[in-house]
Amino acid sequence: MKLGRFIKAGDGHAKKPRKRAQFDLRLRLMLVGGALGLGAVALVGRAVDLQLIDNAFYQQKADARFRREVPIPASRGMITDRNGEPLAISSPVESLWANPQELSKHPDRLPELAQATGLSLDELARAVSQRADKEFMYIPRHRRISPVVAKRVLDLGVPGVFSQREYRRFYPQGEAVSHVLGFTNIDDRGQEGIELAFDDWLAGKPGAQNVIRDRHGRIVEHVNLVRAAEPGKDLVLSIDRRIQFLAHRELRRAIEETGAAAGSIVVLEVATGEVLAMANLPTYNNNRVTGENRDAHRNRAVTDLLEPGSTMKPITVAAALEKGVITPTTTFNTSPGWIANGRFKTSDFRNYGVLDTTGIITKSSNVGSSMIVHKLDDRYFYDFIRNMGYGRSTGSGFPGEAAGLLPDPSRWSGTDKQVMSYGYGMSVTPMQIAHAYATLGNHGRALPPTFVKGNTGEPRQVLSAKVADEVVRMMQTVTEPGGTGTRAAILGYHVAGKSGTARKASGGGYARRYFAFFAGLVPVNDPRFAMAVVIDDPDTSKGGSTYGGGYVSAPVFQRVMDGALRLMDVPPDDIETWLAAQAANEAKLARQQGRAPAAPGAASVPAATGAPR
Ligand code: VPP
Repeated sequence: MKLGRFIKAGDGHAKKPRKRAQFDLRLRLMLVGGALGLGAVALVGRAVDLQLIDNAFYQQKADARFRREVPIPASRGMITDRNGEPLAISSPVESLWANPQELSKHPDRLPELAQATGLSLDELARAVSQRADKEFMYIPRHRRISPVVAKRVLDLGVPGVFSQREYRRFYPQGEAVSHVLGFTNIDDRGQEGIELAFDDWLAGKPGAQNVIRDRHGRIVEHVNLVRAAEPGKDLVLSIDRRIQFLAHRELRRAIEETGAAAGSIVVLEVATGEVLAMANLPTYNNNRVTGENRDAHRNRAVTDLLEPGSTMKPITVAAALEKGVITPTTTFNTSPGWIANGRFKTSDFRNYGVLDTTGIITKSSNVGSSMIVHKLDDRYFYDFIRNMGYGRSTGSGFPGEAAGLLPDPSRWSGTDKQVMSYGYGMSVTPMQIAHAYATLGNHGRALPPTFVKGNTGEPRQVLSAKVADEVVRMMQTVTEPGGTGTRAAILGYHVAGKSGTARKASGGGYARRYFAFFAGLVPVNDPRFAMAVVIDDPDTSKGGSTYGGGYVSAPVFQRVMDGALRLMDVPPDDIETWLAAQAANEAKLARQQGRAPAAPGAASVPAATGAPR
């Protein structure tokens, strides 16, 4: 439409169209201007938007390349013995790592990095190129290293190389306590032993934080803490480091002297079930765990199954006394030293003739045990043994603890009950033997063994206190003249114990190789400690009973128990022999010093002090 036509005409009509035209013109100008203005505003707005808000977005994108959420490792709780002696501690270490993308932009810096880390240039270059598409790699062989070494490398300022704080586990007692403690893996998680059993308690919770790194990969700011690390909790074990050391040392000495293949020792505190010591040989250093010699990692005291042999006899006697079918003075004619059961024969070391119940324990008569068990019905005997802890886990909570084998009576052959009465046809762990003896020593109350100080379980009265105390007194004859365990006698204390020499089952029969046992309780009057010692396969070349439990394991029992009684300030309960020994020592000393022996009253008996229990 030609605008000019209206304007030129000049008539009213034209006037209106002109006004209109102006109006329209103005309108359109405003519209266009407005549109342009809006556009401009939009553009400016977009620019602002880009500059500020999106910038944050692009910045964030940029940051994303440098922003990382890095974990903050939690320090692992310390493990101590019952007196607070450190057994497992975590010390801070550094782990060197690199951002390969960053590092590969500075190939000229690799030689000095290789030199500082002792890596060959091509090994380092290869490692970086293999991860060129990654943002993270550990510098080979530089995990959990000393902060000093890490600092020296970091100070080179090679772009893309950083260090991460971690914790390294350290076991100051090394091989003496390694089976109990176990160890942690490269990620500081428990793998075996107490480290595994209480991993959640010890591990704590790692934290996390966002960090921004500059172009050189150095942390320029800790943007924000996502969550703080929660340190692990400390754990106080029942173990007494001093008794543990003694147990480990004496077990090693016995194995070296007898050429044995292995051994275990368990010391329990009777009143609480706490494990004061648990040692095995062969052992290993849990500060340097290697893949080989897995055999040495086994905590045999809770994993190895063996026939308990004659250490079973006090349990058989207890069952019969509890049932009331015998008394301590009931007599048995064990002549001629063997007893037939079908084609099977149970034999004694020699013909002990007539023995009373106590004598069967004193002399360790297999025949006597067989005669006793025939007075019990199968199910009762089976239930009694199970109540003493055989055929089931002791509940100590130790990872991998074995329950042992106790065949149900429904599967017994004609001779099973007979041979079980003196410890064959069933299998137990050294821990179960110590636990059964602790139950006898605890006046018939069974307590689950525990590795945590103060964590005493609920006692279960599994046999009467009267019978339990009677059997403990019977076992005292074993360590007195005429008994099979006189080498376990301890000056100043009455010792209750039982020796055992069991041929090792092999290929359906029994080899001429042995387990040598000694298990017992001290002091007889209100026993404080129970202990089981097992020596596996002592050398028999010296013949005689030089490989018997009374000869090989009883001395270990004696030395460790003597030490434990002293360390825990247990007052002597056999004052007569204690004073006699003091007088004898004093007389000898006086003779050596050429003086008159001091009056006997002078030797004071150590009274119980408030020593740590
Ligand atoms: S008595 O007390 O330790 O010096 O009888 O392995 O008997 O029937 N040990 N040990 N028996 N088996 N089957 C003896 C002793 C002596 C006794 C004990 C204190 C004088 C000692 C044994 C043991 C034995 C045995 C036999 C040891 C094997 C399995 C049986 C021969 C040494 C038996 C079949 C030589 C089920 O421990």
